Amino acid sequence: MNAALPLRAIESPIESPIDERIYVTQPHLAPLEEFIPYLQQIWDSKVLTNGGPFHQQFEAALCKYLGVKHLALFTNGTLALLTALQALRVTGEVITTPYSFVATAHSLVWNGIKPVFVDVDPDTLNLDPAKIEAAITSQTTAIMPVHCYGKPCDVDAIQKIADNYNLKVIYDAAHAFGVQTDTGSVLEHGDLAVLSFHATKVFNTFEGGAIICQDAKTKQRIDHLKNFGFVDETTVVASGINGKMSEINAAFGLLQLQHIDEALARRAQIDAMYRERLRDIPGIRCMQKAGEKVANHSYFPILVGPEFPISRDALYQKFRDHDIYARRYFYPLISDFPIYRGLPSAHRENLPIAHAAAQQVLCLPIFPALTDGMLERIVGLIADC
Ligand code: T4K
Repeated sequence: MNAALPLRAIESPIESPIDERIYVTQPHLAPLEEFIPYLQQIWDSKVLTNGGPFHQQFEAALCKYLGVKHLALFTNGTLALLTALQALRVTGEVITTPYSFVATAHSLVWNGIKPVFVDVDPDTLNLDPAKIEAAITSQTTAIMPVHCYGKPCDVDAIQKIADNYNLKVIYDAAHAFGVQTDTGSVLEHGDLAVLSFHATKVFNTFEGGAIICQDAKTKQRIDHLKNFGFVDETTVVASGINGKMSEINAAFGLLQLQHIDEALARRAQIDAMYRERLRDIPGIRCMQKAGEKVANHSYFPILVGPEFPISRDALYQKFRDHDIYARRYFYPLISDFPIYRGLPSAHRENLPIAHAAAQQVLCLPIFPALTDGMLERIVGLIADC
């Protein structure tokens, strides 16, 4: 009998010596021995899930760390997005960006909502507020922008439009863990913001996610929705789902929080080194700050322009030939996948900036364990074109 295959193969380090291959990211993991006492507690208590003590502690610790008032943990970011839309009873059409991971638009479709794609700003690659109004129809009920690469959206302009047209705003903040603007956490903007704690994210709990909301009543509705709609043993108030984070993930998250600052500090160093080393290479553009007072350096996207001797795809291939797995996030655009291509808003002419970016962006490896030597190997290949 065939062994079960993984859902999607990742390039396994087992195929070649681990120190030769450099992936776009590598999870930052707290030392294993520090996790054992947490496991012991779970084994002793036999509480594995359903809002146990680690779940509660982790929610409180995250609120404190992130500087937000209310947060509900989830199994992953996608379930959190699905539930966020349910929590606000969003229907009809939602304006969103084509320049993101597919989960953003999928969460709309899974809720029977029609995504309406609007182009992005050329500097931030986030939803361009100047183009939102033209896409609003009588069916529009919400805007779902993405703080892409952890760069804050123009939250004030988006909120102004939402207020004028009585629309909800749900930020897909999967990349924005710990990001702050002048007014505090970027996660406090909009009606809801959704985080991902996936293995590939700045802060990971293996899999995980969260919804940040503004008041206790909304938090309660989200908590009901993520637990099948149960209020108590015999009362179900909504057709909820199972989105609960398990005790093992929550315990791990609590431990991970103790190590996040060192991880973020190393990311900041790597970001600065890349900028310094790439500064004078014609045709390579690094993205600039976009209103973040505290950045998380979750990705290091470069734009490979026409002045560069080889194309973005040729550079991507060159990296692969040298065992460096940079990624073309986000190519193809969501609007170019066959399931979305038929939507009127998915037409190329509607999304010229997003299309140009999808052809030019390459995300270079960035993770706390990336050494200076690895970085030299990466920039050396670029400089050598
Ligand atoms: N919204 C946005 C804007 C998002 O970016 C995402 C997720 C979501 C929503 C949904 O959140 P979640 O439901 O995932 O919580 C990855 C991630 O799977 C995905 O979570 C993420 N966005 C997306 C941007 O990237 P892939 O297909 O690139 O993953 P993969 O498996 O190719 O991993 C990339 C590299 O990371 C590998 O080459 C090696 C390294 N890696 C990966 C995994 C999974 C490890 O070292 N260990 C690991 O366990 O999608």
